[in-house]
Amino acid sequence: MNRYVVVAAALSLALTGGCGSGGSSSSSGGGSKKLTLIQGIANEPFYISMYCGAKAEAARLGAHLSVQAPAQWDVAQQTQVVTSVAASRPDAVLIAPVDKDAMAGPVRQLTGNGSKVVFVDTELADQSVGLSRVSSDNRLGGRLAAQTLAKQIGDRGKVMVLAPTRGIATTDDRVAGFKEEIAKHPGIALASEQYPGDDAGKATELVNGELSKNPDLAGVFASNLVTGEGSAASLKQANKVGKVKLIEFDASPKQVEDLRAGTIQGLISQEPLEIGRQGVDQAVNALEGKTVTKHIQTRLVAVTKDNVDSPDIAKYLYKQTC
Ligand code: T6T
Repeated sequence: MNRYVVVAAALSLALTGGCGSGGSSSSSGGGSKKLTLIQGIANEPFYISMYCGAKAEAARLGAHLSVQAPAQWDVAQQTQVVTSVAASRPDAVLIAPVDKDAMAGPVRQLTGNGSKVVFVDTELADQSVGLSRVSSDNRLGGRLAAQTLAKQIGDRGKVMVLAPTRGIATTDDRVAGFKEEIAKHPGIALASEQYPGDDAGKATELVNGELSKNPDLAGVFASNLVTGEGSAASLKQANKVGKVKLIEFDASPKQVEDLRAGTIQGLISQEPLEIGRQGVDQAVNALEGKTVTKHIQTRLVAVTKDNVDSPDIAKYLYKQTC
């Protein structure tokens, strides 16, 4: 299978740093700028890689970066983190809200306290909040996943799609893009759309259930790292490795291991380090009154067994540590 590199142009709606975030600037005077990254979940290779990129860029720019995250992908837990960060009044916050609606109130605490807000990866449905968003083109990524899966299953058969929960800006778009593309393939039927939460064990149970209901299931698209790891576990348990084709979003070390082993046939990988780097740049631009780019889309690549060791793929493989 050829390597696809999807290069998304950066959408440019430039704003000066002072507008769009609400509240007055809280940038400290002489001292280095204080930035905080709030991840969607702790100890997860996508967000670890994002932190690595943000950390290196903050050091290059002489800014101080701290990182906070909820232990689970959970609105109440992330709200607690946001409330605590808001109280510390950082100059700017990079955040991946775990729900595009439920996290609007907590994020407004940040802007209300004068912090500049930049969205990294996910975003809020309310586009009036925040100065910038840096993320993959997730709808395009969903379509790429569908094209990749269709090739793998010979353009016919039943497929299923999994995402953690409804309401996550990124995986909602991936599922939508996947379904749009699958609808163009008359030989392929979408047998089910499942939401196990960001919980690999529950994803395994749901794929097990689907395999019982549809023993002729041809393929699975797991729209993020955690649902992907759960899906791979199910195929191993059911002795369906290679028989049921599996396409996943992300490229954690575990996912790459499963790709090499043939459990997974394709990974739609993102550029989390670049997302972190660009998020810091936009936050610092805002604090310095420079032009801020409202939407920045980073790249996606389809990683397969054929190209996983190619030098130009290395930057798309996620880290467990910086
Ligand atoms: O796929 C990434 C991220 O882009 C998405 O918003 C949530 O899930 C991940 O963090 C991977 O677990």
